[in-house]
Amino acid sequence: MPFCNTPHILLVNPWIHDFAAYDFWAKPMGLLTIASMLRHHDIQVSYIDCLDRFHPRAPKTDPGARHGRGPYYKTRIPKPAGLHDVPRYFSRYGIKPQWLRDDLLRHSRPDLVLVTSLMTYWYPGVQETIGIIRSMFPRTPIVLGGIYARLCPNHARNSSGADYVADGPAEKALFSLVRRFTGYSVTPAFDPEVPDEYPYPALDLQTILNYVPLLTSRGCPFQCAYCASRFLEPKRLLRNPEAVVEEIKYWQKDYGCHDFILYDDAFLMDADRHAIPILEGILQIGTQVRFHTPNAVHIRGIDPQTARLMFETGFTTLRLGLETAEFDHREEIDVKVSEHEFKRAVNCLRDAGFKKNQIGAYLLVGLPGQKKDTIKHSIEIVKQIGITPVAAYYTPIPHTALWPKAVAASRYDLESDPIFTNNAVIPCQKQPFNWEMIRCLKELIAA
Ligand code: B12
Repeated sequence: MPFCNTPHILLVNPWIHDFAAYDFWAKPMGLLTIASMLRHHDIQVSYIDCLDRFHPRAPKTDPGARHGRGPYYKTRIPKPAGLHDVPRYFSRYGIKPQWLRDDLLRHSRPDLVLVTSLMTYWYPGVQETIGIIRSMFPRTPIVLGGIYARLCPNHARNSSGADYVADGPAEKALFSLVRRFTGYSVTPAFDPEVPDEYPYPALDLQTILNYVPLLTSRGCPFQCAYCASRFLEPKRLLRNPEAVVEEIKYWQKDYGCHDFILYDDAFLMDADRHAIPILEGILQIGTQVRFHTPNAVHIRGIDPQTARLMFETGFTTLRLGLETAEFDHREEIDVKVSEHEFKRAVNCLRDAGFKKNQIGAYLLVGLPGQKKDTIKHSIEIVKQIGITPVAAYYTPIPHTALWPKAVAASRYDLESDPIFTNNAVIPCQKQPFNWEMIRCLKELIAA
């Protein structure tokens, strides 16, 4: 029956079940953008974040942690079947189940629940979240979307407990889903192909607004063998630089936010028409901000001009996507950078004023067939060049070129269950997990 009043839609960011998790500037940007799109069409939304570090019932955190990164509240839970051999504790990261139940009870029964998902191997957290929502609102349809739903749609259909799994981006599908599950019909007020027309993510729905995730472009011109970016975002879309500067002004002026986290896959690509005008626009408005790039910037995009602009506009935590310093044999994983380009980029950053501890180079650890010595060698090269190596443990991802090799190299049956792709268990080696290699790399990095 069609709705007389607008429907009530509940949006939920689910728990993480993992051996380790930390809020490294992680916000459910897609879900909060969906919330904003719904609100812009006068649909009533409510929001529950199972990862909320500032939940009113959570133990008080150090006030400094309120402004940026920090640990999630956690509860020890049993390890998933199949991973009992891993000598690490397993936890539910986020609020307590009883707090979720109480928060759900505070809401009137929603007409539709939308749940997001991120890492494929976090699906048990999604299952548990959906199970509790279902037990509280048995007659409300639940739709699951997000990265796990898109990378493993069949697994999600069979095991998430959702009534429907959306395996694509929300922009095109959202209002037909709303119509299908609530009967409520609207004409979208934005073009899905034009990101500048989307409303800003509804960050105000969070308990506190401590930092702002920013997406200035979609997609990536590279197609690295370990990365699913091209599968998830086949089309590269650039926002208008002026619109990005406007958004930064908005969060700063209306919400007093100073920390901006770049979620772009390739912020510095096409810099002449994208990053440079954005950074110049920020300098022109003379605003004080801090930028962080936990998702890494491309080394080839760094030259004297971009380095200077990044320094002057307040880039604070800079991560470079180096992946390996084995420059001669890297075609199998990517063709992103040569040794000369890497050295030149680091020199540009140092000349611009960046300090050693501000610049980290991600190095992939745990690739199929990767030898410990090659990782050690990469760490040494990064240190010699005078910046900080940062280990990024490899997670095998379906739909990537490296997936078949990962399947062959693993001691687990990766195809049978995404749980085995967790990077914390170093899945792509035949010998069982042990702490020795991790300890050894940590010592080498710290030395
Ligand atoms: C930004 C980002 C991060 C951020 C955090 C993001 C976050 N939300 O927490 C940072 C930099 C911290 C990060 C870290 C990591 N990341 Co990351 N990250 C990304 C990135 C580049 C973009 C994600 C994003 O926010 N996109 C923008 C928003 C708008 O998109 P979205 O949330 O997906 O939502 C859209 C759709 O999915 C959909 N949707 C979402 N929810 C819902 C719900 C419903 C109901 C519906 C209908 C639709 C829908 O609609 C939205 C709009 O289109 C992706 C790659 C990519 N291009 O997607 C990798 C990606 C998700 N990361 C990945 C990895 C591997 C990691 C790391 C493990 C890297 C490492 N080795 O250290 C870490 C682990 C993080 C942790 N906490 O432990 C992998 C995922 C692998 C996997 N197995 O699932 C990806 C796919 C990149 C890759 N290598 O291929 N990451």
